[in-house]
Amino acid sequence: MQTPDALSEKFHLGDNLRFEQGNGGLLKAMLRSAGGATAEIYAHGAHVTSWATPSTGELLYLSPSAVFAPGKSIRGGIPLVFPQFGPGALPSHGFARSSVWSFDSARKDGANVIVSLTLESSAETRKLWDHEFRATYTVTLGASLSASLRVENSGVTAFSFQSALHTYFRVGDIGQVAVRGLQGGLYLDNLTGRQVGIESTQPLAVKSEIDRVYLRSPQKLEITDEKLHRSIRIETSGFPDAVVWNPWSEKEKGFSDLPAGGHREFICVESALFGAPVRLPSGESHTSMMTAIAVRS
Ligand code: TA6
Repeated sequence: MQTPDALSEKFHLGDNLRFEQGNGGLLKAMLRSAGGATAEIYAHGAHVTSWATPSTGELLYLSPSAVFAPGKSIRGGIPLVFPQFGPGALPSHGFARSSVWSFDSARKDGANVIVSLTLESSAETRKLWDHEFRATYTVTLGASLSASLRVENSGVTAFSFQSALHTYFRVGDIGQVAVRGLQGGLYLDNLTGRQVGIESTQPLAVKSEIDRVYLRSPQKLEITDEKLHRSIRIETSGFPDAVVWNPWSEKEKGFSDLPAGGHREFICVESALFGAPVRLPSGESHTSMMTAIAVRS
């Protein structure tokens, strides 16, 4: 069991990386880059719960009603979805986001702070998903925030998986937000039983519940936030699909870990590997990465 003191001693990066017991007594890392950007990552789910820069402030939405407890997923931040996206044979969005990861490495590289966490298959994961794997999640904080997920098949039989970074981007008001880069994209609409649609609007504005999986979406998207006068540019590799989700006011009521009106304060623009699950032979690995950069507009 990793402890804040042992980790601070092991990685000794001073104020650039500290550890403490956070919400629910769960272990968390606090990163600070040379440029003053900050981020927080919980061992629970390798969950990034905060990312802020001096010029923009907090960029992730974390529900004030979020539950920080073993076996639960944290509402907000960047839930790490693996090995399944959405409902299916496993618990929805897989078990990675409710598993305890290990802080594995940490270093400074110029102005960046880079922290990696690992999750390895165990008797517990094999009960749900009978494959041997090693997942490494690397978060790089500097002028931008990067998160990369490397999945290695450490077993002798091939397996297939899906994954996603289910990011809750904080917004001033969902009614004053636009998403650029999806125009012309083919999407599956989860509100109509995954009927196929073509995105006809540019930019995409969200005026009601939305739950769309854009297949083979462009790898560069931008969220503009009129109220907070900022934009967030998202670039991905190895996440061929994108998901846009907001529960709106009615569906929000079904989430005990979302406050009334919480939907106004976030938009999920998710980097996903959904439509074409990766088939990984024994000994092979696959890496997906998302980089987000925030600018004042
Ligand atoms: O990514 C969109 C979605 O799959 C929605 O359908 C909704 O279920 C959302 O994720 C939240 O899922 P969660 O399991 O985190 O409550």
